Amino acid sequence: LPLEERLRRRIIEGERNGLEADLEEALTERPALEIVNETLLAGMKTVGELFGSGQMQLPFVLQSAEVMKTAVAHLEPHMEKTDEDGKGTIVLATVRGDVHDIGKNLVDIILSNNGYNVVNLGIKQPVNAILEAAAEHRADVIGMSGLLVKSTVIMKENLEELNARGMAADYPVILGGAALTRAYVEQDLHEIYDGEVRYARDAFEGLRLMDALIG
Ligand code: B1M
Repeated sequence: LPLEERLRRRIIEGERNGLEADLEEALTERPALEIVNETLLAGMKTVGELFGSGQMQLPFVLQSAEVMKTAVAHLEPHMEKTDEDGKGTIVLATVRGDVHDIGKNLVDIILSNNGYNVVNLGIKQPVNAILEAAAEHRADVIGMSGLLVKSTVIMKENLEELNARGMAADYPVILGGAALTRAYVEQDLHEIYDGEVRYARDAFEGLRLMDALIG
């Protein structure tokens, strides 16, 4: 199989053996981020489709996620970094009840590599923990990730909590994750939130938004 197809299949099949060697070979041909975006994410997309249509069981999805994480960790040192530093702070979390963190962690990598200070709280974060961390770290922005449909509701509740505490004006919010739509965030949530709320389709849009909001 051609290298790219081999890598994609490693993600789909959750096959770790030989992963590093393939990644090293890919690095001689393409930049690390391109490998993530064009090859590895395509593999995860297929995993989602297979799982969604009942052709793949959850333990195998987990294995694919582990291979994905290993691959990203291997590629991370090869990613471009700017010399800029201290451009601002974002508190980043996967919302309450949601364990999906591959996308959030990619956002962390992209923002960190581009001069932002990222306080990554992890998964299943209740709103209290997010707001406390934002205050403690004097965050410029709050970033919330979630992939489940129910997470989109929780994000709305979290924004309402920021409103209720009078914190909305202080914290622009960036939301991302596969279950969201631009319209839901930029129309529905925009209407209820007393501060700025923006949608990031991917990690790069997250970076552009950070630059626009506080750059
Ligand atoms: Co889950 N899962 N999962 N899963 N899983 C989805 C999300 C699902 C769509 C699969 C499907 O049915 N086709 C479905 C959700 C359905 C729904 O809600 N309507 C689903 C389900 C149902 C579940 C469980 C409920 C299954 C079960 O237990 N029966 C369970 C939920 C557990 C829970 O959260 N409480 C579950 C569990 C898991 C695993 C643990 C096995 C594993 C996660 C491992 C991990 O993350 N550590 C997993 C995986 C891997 C997936 C799929 C297959 C892949 C997700 C992924 O990592 N994609 C997923 C299918 C899909 O998304 N279509 C699926 C790659 C990642 C890079 O993309 O996170 O979207 P993503 O991030 C993107 C953008 O969205 C954006 O940038 C990234 C790219 O640059 N982005 C941001 C994300 N966050 C951002 C934040 C930002 C900015 C941009 O700023 C703040």
